[in-house]
Amino acid sequence: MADIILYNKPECPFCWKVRIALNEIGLYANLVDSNAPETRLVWEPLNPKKTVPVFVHNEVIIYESNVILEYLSDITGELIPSIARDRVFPRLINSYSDTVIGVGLKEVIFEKRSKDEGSWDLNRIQAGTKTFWESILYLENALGDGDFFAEEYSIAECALTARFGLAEAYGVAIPDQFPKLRNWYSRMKKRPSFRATAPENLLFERTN
Ligand SMILES: N[C@@H](CCC(=O)N[C@@H](CS)C(=O)NCC(=O)O)C(=O)O
Repeated sequence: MADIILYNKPECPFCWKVRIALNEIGLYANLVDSNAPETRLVWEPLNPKKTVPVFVHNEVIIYESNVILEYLSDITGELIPSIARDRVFPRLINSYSDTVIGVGLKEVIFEKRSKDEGSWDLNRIQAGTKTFWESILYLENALGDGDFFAEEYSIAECALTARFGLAEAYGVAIPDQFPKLRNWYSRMKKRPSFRATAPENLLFERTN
């Protein structure tokens, strides 16, 4: 298979989601730091939205993380179930991860990342954490008794693992009242794809 290039940055949840997907399906990609000025000159003209990730595979250029996941699934047959009815739920969870889960988390991460601890706005962090916790109740219920959100590992896991990884790294735990989700996240962290794709500067607790 021809080389894949992924313009990305380590802590971007959309980029991490794609890195996890690539690792899970065993496809190698040349990861390029999107922040470097010389690489910006290459990827920005490819993306009218000027966001990362940007994915290049031969003549195929994709600048939306979900379209990248769909493409990876199309060329490998993995990550999204084959039956139409079964494809709905992982796609919904993936969308929920992008549009709802990230909202509160973003407040916490942006606040902590932009300032020294002494000058953090604790109200912003508390409000963001509360919003995040409210948003994960749906996931606790959606998980049911299975190991994964769908029948098998899917794009739902790729998307949410990146979000929960960032939450943990920025000090937002999954409360005890969400035991299924806690167990699910602990299982996701044990997968090789987690360590292989996690941003190097972030620290994670071991899960044994
Ligand atoms: N809908 C896009 C969202 C991508 C996105 O918002 N990426 C952020 C980084 S997390 C970005 O590139 N922001 C502009 C920038 O950092 O210059 C996707 O799923 O790929």
